[in-house]
Amino acid sequence: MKQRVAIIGAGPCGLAQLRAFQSARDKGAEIPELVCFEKQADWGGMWNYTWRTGLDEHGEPVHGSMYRYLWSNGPKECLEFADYSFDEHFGRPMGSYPPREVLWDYIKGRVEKAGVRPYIRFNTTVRSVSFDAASGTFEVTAHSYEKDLTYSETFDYVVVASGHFSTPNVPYFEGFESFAGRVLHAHDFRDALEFKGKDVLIVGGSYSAEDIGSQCFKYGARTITSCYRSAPMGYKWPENWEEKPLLTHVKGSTAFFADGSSQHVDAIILCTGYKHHFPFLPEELRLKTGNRLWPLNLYKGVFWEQNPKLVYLGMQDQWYSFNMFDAQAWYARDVILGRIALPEPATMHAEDLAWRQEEETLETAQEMFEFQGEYIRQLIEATDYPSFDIAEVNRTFLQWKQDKYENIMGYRDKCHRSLITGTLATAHHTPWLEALDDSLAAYLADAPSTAIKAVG
Ligand code: FAD
Ligand code: NA7
Repeated sequence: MKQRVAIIGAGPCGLAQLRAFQSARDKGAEIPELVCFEKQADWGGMWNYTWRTGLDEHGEPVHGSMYRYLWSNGPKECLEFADYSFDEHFGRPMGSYPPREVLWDYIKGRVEKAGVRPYIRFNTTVRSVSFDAASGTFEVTAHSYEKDLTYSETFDYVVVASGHFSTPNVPYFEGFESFAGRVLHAHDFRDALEFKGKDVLIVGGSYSAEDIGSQCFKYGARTITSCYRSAPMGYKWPENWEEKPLLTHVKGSTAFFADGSSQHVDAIILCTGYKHHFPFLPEELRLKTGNRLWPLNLYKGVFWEQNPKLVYLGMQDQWYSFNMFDAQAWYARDVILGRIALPEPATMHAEDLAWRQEEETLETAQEMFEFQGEYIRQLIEATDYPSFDIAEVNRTFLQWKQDKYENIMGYRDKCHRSLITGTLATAHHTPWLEALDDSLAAYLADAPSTAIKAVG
């Protein structure tokens, strides 16, 4: 009987898995039967924007954490698919930091070309997965919203590609219950215009804090105060943005900080990260980790060591993203196809621990993306995923970091060179700070339109 593979999620990771199998099939391989379950109505995962917050139209937690006006926070040249370039998709050079809709279009372009949409059951959420040791198979129970039907099917492999930036980590600070304004997590942030003219407090010191604060600045917040637990972000912020040590408590509409200072705030946005959350997995199959570069118990960062027929994609903290997901998906595919044999459990675990040990020595950003780059290089070397110049991607990351320290509101105007095609990005027609319309149409237009000026 043909093997069956369940893929949970049709975001960039799930789509990478589908594309990996389709590419093997195109080269003559026999591939297993694939079923990809996707709880949303369309593909692209996080990149498929939703205006909804809280519960979705089916009463399930909303997956999306992306917001309006989100532009790539790293150079597109660092995430470019090695088998499907930006040049191939758009047919012309463009800026290095496109807005969300443009990246979504790019993600979709590859899988539309690959013709893998028929493998996906949309509007279908996976509710549970269990493993039967006697038969060596998984039972996946899913619910189709369209048919209002819960059903179970048997699979030989399960690929968890459900993402890990959807379940918010929401700390409590004294006084929240009587705060005079709105308290929300980054997961529920949608439109920066809501905070125009307001005094905004951002809690957190990582990507969401930096970018949501920047969105609020760009769209006219009166002041921004950001506060950190471990370390300041340390950028040269605009005059109306102050960085402080952590919030201790709030009283009415005043926020108090660890250095004894206080500040009037209208709204508090908790940019305090996300939890790896797999409500559909039983204890013995469930990955438990924080957001870090080397989660434990995953051989090659992918195979659940206690049961390597369970595969996790994209569970690492991400410097690299789309191309890392590809590297993982191609490797997982080759194990499933029997092209790569997995070693004994003890050997897998020893290798896993060695990566973790190295991860724990990393201190600088450069060391971190080089670590992840080396991991990807090793994966790619073992498969037919097209190789690309990882050392140059690392150099692009380094330049990006420097650009941010020079001008946090201007780094997105810089241009980088594709490591796949050699094409140099071209400057966007409008500097990021002035580009208020983030639509694909506005981005791909040759010049800003009057409509663009009218927004905001
Ligand atoms: P996701 O994109 O989250 O996709 C997971 C999919 O699984 C979703 O479609 C979801 O509906 C589905 N799913 C979940 N549970 C179930 C279930 N039980 N049953 C069926 N389907 C299910 N990365 C970058 O490279 N550049 C950026 O600029 C960038 N910006 C980001 C900004 C924000 C606000 C966030 C939150 C993330 C950002 N990322 C960025 C990281 C982003 O998460 C990755 O680029 C990518 O989307 C991860 O892909 P994924 O497939 O692992 O997860
Ligand atoms: P991250 O990168 O996981 O960062 C979470 C941040 O939240 C980090 O600065 C944490 O501080 C901070 N945090 C977590 N818990 C607390 C509490 N209790 N109090 C104060 N601060 C806290 O998540 P992001 O949302 O920024 O980024 C995730 C993805 O979304 C990323 O890929 C982006 O591209 C978009 P710490 O530094 O650990 O002290």
